[in-house]
Amino acid sequence: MRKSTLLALAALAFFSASAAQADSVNLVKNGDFEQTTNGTSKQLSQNGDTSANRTQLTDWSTQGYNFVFGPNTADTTGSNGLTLWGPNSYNGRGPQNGLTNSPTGGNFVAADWDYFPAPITQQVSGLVAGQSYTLSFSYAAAQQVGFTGANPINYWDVSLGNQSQQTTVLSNASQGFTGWNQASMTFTANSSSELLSFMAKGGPTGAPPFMLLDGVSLVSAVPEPSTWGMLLGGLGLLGFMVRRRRHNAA
Ligand SMILES: [Ca+2]
Repeated sequence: MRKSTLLALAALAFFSASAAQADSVNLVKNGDFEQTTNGTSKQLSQNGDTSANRTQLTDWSTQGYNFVFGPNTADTTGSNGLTLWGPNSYNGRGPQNGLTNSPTGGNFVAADWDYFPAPITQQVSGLVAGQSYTLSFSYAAAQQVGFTGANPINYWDVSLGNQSQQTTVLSNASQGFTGWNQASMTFTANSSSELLSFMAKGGPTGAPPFMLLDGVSLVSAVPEPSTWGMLLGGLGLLGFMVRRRRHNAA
């Protein structure tokens, strides 16, 4: 067998493993917030309130002054009458602050860290104790229309079970929008089922802020057992061919 063929096989084994890892299952359900009941862009259920004027975010629980915005609605029709500063606020007379839909599109969540703040949570199952997981999501900071004042500190306090991590702190100008950022955190599971929690934090108070969130994904940080199988299978095939090549050469 030619060396080039062996190299091609090695590359195939490597990329098969990489592809399988990239395809790892997202253990967070409805991480893009596209599945809702009782309306798509209303205020989220507060304190378990399931009354007619509250939207339920499928697979998530919300308690605070939290909202879900449909695409292109944050600075237009808003959510339950609440809107964010953006180019379309006040019929196109809003600040040119660059407010956009999230990188993954569709609905996104907005949480106020100043007014009745409370987390957005989901019980995640299918974890393996002791295994590392990569949590990734898109986030930004914005401000409620009708209010002014800079918010120099805005971040998400994120926890999985009893472990907590914080995103990079975003500083938002009065009537501003920070642009979307990408977070990547590594957590180690302690049991097969743990609570994933996003709590908006910031300061100082008095300038109504919102933390935005979308595209939440939690995947295994190490290759799945099946991936190792593919990788080892590929290496075994290589070894067999190398041996056969030597045998033929002899
Ligand atoms: Ca989305």
